[in-house]
Amino acid sequence: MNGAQWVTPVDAASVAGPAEALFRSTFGGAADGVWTAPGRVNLIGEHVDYAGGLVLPFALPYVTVVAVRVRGDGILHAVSTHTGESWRGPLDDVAPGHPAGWAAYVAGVVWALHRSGHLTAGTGFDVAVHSTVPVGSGLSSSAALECAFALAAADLAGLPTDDAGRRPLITASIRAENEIAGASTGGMDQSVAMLARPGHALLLDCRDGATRHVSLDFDSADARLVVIDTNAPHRLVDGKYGNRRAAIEKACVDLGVATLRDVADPDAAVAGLSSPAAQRVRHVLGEIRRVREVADLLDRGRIADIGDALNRSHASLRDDYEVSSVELDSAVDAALEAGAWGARMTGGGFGGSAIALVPADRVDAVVENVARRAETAGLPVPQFLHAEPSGSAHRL
Ligand code: GAF
Repeated sequence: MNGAQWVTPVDAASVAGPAEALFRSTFGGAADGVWTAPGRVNLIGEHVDYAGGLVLPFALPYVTVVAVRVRGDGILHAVSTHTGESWRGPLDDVAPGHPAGWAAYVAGVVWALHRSGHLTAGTGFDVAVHSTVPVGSGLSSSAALECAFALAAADLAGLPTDDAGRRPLITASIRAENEIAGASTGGMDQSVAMLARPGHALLLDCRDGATRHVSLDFDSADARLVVIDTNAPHRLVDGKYGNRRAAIEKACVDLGVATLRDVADPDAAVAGLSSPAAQRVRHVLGEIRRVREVADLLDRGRIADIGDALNRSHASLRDDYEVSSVELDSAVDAALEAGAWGARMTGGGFGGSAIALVPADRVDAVVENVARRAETAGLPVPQFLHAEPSGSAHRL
């Protein structure tokens, strides 16, 4: 494959190994169990989850794995193969901003589950983490960690973990991210990590939490969905993401609606706002329409026809919402030039990943063109991932 860098998913039989090995070498003895949750891409419906919109993400075959053992002294001791760093401290001390970094995603889940009454105070955990979701690539490695650990904590506490039982775990994972890690994200990522089904995208209504599994059979159209990780780091805690969310909340106040889903006349709403609020709202309202359009095409088995909506989504995110980047635009343009049916940035943006819907026989040409364009422009070397719609968090 002429030098293009593919990240191959780890098969289910060996994915637990590194977390189990780290657990034994750190804590001695075996974990009580091993749990996993997937990263995700969003097919369409970007920056609308916190606006009460519709989103259509699916789970990737790249996962975060946690090996966990309960301890009775209220201490959390968490280690990760990714950084080699560990965090150890009393769970009673967990508060907004503490701990900082990746440990917030684990400690924050316990904090939230204590507050919601799902875990009894004094419960502690030893946790070893390993992830095959690239970190900082906009593929939701943080939600995968929260959800893998939330499921572990629930299982070990004897709580139900069917779809209904997962709802409070989703809420706890979102609270961990919003309140302890300080990223004001919207909840799409945790929902798909907990509720995804193989072969399907999750149509999630973020206003009322309703879900529908939409069949996503790329083979039926001889298509592939290629994830392009631009290797330009994407961060959700540096203010730009929160700035967009705040702009939407302010626009709701100005328009007198609870969420942008409640806007009765989209054209009048946009016309009544000044710049840049008008462009931000135009993106959200248009994007929600595009999600309906794509879900409808998928329901009718017309996967190859969704490309145009993906392209319009990217243009709107680039021009109206202004969350794309040089690297993402380069990847999208190069994919289309080489024969993709559609391409767009996916996730929060400002770096991170794009997706391209590609006829199977054009995959090599697309990845080569994307890599070549990045090299010519002096951008970071991208890597490529396989986007097979996969399953949700589970015990291994
Ligand atoms: C990030 C956030 F975590 C999600 O909640 C969502 O807002 C997404 O960006 C943009 O659609 O992944």
